[in-house]
Amino acid sequence: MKNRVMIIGGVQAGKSTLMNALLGKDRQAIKTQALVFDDWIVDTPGEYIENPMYYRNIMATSLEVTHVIYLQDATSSRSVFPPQFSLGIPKIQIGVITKIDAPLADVERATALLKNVMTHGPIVKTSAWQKLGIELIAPLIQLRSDEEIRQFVKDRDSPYLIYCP
Ligand SMILES: Nc1nc2c(ncn2[C@@H]2O[C@H](COP(=O)(O)OP(=O)(O)O)[C@@H](O)[C@H]2O)c(=O)[nH]1
Ligand SMILES: [Mg+2]
Repeated sequence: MKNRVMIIGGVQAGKSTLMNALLGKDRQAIKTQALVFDDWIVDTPGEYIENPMYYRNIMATSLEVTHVIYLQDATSSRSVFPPQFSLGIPKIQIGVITKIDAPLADVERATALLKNVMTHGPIVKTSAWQKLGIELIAPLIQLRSDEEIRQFVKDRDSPYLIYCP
């Protein structure tokens, strides 16, 4: 299977904007009503994670990907994921925090929320608007083992990238 990532996160968390930034597309993110497959990314509607009725769709879609991005909005005080949600999806985990540029962003809080969702893995702190941290994501999707990812995080030594725990 070609390396491909599914992005999951709440409604309005910045999933589609992130996808466009990663693909270098200028288009404005429109409300995602269904799965959007584009090149190496699968964008999902926020409803998929906000309503447990749709978890089966997440599970089914995960079969098409090698990696999953667990996305947390830095301006939100809550997580849309159940604790340890990543345990149920046997794919490579990547945490992404969005909107770190926002005046109300709390990156520490977002990091703590993601640590409750992911068992382990990298967390990337990003702003699609200011193009911060974005360039770290595509190379991570090329890596297939935790060891390589851990080494990548170490080598980059970036303020926008950490490895948990
Ligand atoms: N401040 C800030 N706002 C963002 C950023 N990325 C997205 N947004 C805004 O967050 C809202 C939701 O974005 P969208 O990508 O549609 O979220 P989705 O529902 O998760 O796909 C929109 O108003 C975006 O303009 C960012 O990097 N910084
Ligand atoms: Mg969307």
